Amino acid sequence: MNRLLKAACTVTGSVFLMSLIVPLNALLPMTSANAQDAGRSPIADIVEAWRASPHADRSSEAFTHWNEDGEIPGSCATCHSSIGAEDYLNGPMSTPGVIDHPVPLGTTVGCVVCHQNSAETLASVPFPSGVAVDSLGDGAVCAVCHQGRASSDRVNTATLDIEDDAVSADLGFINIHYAAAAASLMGGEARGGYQYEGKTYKGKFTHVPNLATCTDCHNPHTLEVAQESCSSCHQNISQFSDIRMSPIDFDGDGDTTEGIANPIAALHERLDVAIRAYAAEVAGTAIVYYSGSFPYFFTDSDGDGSASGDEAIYPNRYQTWTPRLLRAAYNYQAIAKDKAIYTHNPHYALQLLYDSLENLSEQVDVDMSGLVRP
Ligand code: HEC
Ligand code: HEC
Ligand code: HEC
Ligand code: HEC
Ligand code: HEC
Ligand SMILES: [Ca+2]
Ligand SMILES: [Ca+2]
Ligand SMILES: [Ca+2]
Repeated sequence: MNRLLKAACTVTGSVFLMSLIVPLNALLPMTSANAQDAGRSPIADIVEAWRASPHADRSSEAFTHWNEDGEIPGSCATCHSSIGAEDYLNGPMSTPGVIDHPVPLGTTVGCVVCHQNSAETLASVPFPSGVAVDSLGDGAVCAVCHQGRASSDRVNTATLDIEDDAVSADLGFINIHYAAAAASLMGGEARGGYQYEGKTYKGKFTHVPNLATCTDCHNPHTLEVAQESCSSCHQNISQFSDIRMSPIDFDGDGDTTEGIANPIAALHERLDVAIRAYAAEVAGTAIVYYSGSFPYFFTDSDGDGSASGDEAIYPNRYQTWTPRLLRAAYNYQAIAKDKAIYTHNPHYALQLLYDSLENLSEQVDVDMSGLVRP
């Protein structure tokens, strides 16, 4: 840690622990050697960048969800508060993402989360599969929270000893959770997606040496990715999702120049169709997905293929799960909830989608025409 940062953290760390009682900016000029001559210190710029970022958005659902409960439970606090993250990082990390006590409301992802010693020296991060990953560099702390909450292993445990196509009341939807970018990035190594038996999966998306970890691509404070850092190699892109290197036509439409995000979206759409066909024809109850409502898969009572307001409610959650349906639905959600999986690990995403489609095609008509597995 550089000297500047050390000074900043001594101050900001304690401020954040006291839940921002003192406005941070008032303290900052004192912490920076060149504050007087530059007018603005580098740290003031960092604070401003962080403040405008989602990590500091106090009004976000991610930090206010528990307001009515009065505290954040230990199963959520690691990733949804500075205090919980600190306790986790300084504890045994024996259950991935979980601490054994609730924490107070009111913090976000503050400076202290990433700049305490246990975060800066964090070498190995346990994932929900139980696998510990040690190749994340400066991005290790990011992976603590962006690792999701489930894995292949949990789906396998839940479906153990149940026939692939048997409806079981013991099954419920298993949710990877939001923005599990680190699980995507690590691919088959972390087993964040549902990996079918007998298949091999792409591991970490190693990309190029200087752009291989979270903070190589993301500014750790704004959280943004600068498109200029891509355009030297990926020319003529107007958005990240235009990036294309793979020469194979994965979605079989004859176009190999479309951004790699395009075939991922195309297979994802086909998976939605296949899941609905299987649910109706094999599980015996129509299903519908709605991304904005927990637990995401509902009974499509009127069978029209879309989720109306009175369908997308918890009491109407889908309850006719078979192991085969659960595996495919798990992967559907894993792709849906990492909006940038096309850059975090595009080929892993395509493999998960392809295998889910192929597996459903053992029972119902699935359009596999032209599809190529990476
Ligand atoms: C391993 C880390 C982790 C754990 C544990 C965790 N979450 Fe999250 N959660 C996240 C991340 C990361 C996001 C932010 C996604 C994004 O970028 O918007 C999120 C987002 C959310 C959101 C906001 C979704 C939205 O609509 O914007 C809710 C609500 C939420 N989590 C609830 C929970 C609950 C309830 C628990 C405990 C039962 C929990 N989370 C545990 C990592 C976690
Ligand atoms: C989500 C994690 C995270 C949060 C939150 C965070 N930082 Fe950082 N910060 C980093 C990482 C990663 C680096 C890069 C470390 C490196 O390159 O050695 C960094 C670098 C820095 C640096 C050194 C900058 C440089 O150019 O050398 C300073 C100073 C700093 N952070 C201050 C802060 C302050 C103040 C806050 C709160 C307002 C904050 N950080 C919040 C992760 C974070
Ligand atoms: C303590 C948990 C935690 C850590 C550590 C953490 N994040 Fe986050 N991150 C979150 C939560 C929670 C959100 C959602 C915030 C919101 O909704 O405002 C989020 C949001 C984001 C977003 C915006 C996502 C969106 O939907 O637009 C990005 C990008 C991001 N984080 C990247 C990173 C990177 C890169 C690091 C490491 C430098 C990191 N995060 C470290 C919990 C964390
Ligand atoms: C090769 C560069 C690259 C790497 C490495 C990378 N990201 Fe990203 N990430 C991106 C791009 C590009 C976007 C899309 C940004 C946009 O649309 O503005 C993105 C989007 C995100 C988002 C928001 C989308 C979502 O909902 O998932 C989060 C959160 C995120 N990244 C976290 C991470 C974390 C954590 C890591 C490390 C485990 C990581 N990223 C590694 C390039 C990268
Ligand atoms: C130094 C050159 C270079 C830079 C800079 C670069 N990339 Fe790449 N990128 C590559 C190469 C080479 C591949 C092919 C890697 C492979 O297939 O393993 C690739 C592949 C990709 C892919 C997968 C494309 C496909 O069709 O499979 C994505 C997405 C991507 N890069 C995103 C980014 C983003 C986002 C940035 C900027 C943050 C970036 N790249 C910067 C060289 C670069
Ligand atoms: Ca194509
Ligand atoms: Ca296409
Ligand atoms: Ca309907």
